[in-house]
Amino acid sequence: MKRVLISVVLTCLASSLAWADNIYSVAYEGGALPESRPGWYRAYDAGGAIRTIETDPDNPNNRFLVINSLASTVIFDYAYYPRQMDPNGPNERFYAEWRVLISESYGAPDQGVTIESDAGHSVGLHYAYDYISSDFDGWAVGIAPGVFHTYRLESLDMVTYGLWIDGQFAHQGPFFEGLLYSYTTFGDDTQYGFARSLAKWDYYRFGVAVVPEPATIGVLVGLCVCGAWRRR
Ligand SMILES: [Ca+2]
Ligand SMILES: [Ca+2]
Repeated sequence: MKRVLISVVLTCLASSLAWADNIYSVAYEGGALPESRPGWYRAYDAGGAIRTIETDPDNPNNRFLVINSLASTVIFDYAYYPRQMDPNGPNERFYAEWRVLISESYGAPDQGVTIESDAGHSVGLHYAYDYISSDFDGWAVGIAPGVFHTYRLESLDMVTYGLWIDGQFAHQGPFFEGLLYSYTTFGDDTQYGFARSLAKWDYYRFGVAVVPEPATIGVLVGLCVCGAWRRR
């Protein structure tokens, strides 16, 4: 009976978690140049980087966007996506997740991501060869160089955010006063600072998802347990 009860509770929980839904979601997966995908634009200078689409040697169905700006410190070349960004209700959460390999980077952190909220709050995270740093609060942490890492940023309010690296919580940081544009970017958006780099972007995804609060999950578990006992 105990096993049946656990099974019923797990089934209920699974169905409740299935409520987690996307208010919106955007996913760039590296299969073509970003600006060939709906909603994406390109910004570049000094002729732009050398950009190529490369097949994942470990998965023939997967592609990377390679951004090579090694030729000049004047180059920037990034993809941007303007839209309304923020979560807008209870249990809504903004997320951005990406997987990138920094193959080479010299000078100032060159490639990275930026997020500009609807209210003009801003996060910028940028990569040197062996560390990631935040543009505004002085935070930086080392990363194992020369290999892919996955990153996930989440925010309930676009005032503070959490950052996970390879599934491990890495940083809680603030959004800063930015420009009154809502958009997100990824790629090489740094000019000068002796910055040159070569990066492979596997994907860049972002959106707003509805996630049940822990309290809601607790109530659901309670209801499931009661229901299961009644069924005995
Ligand atoms: Ca650059
Ligand atoms: Ca990919």
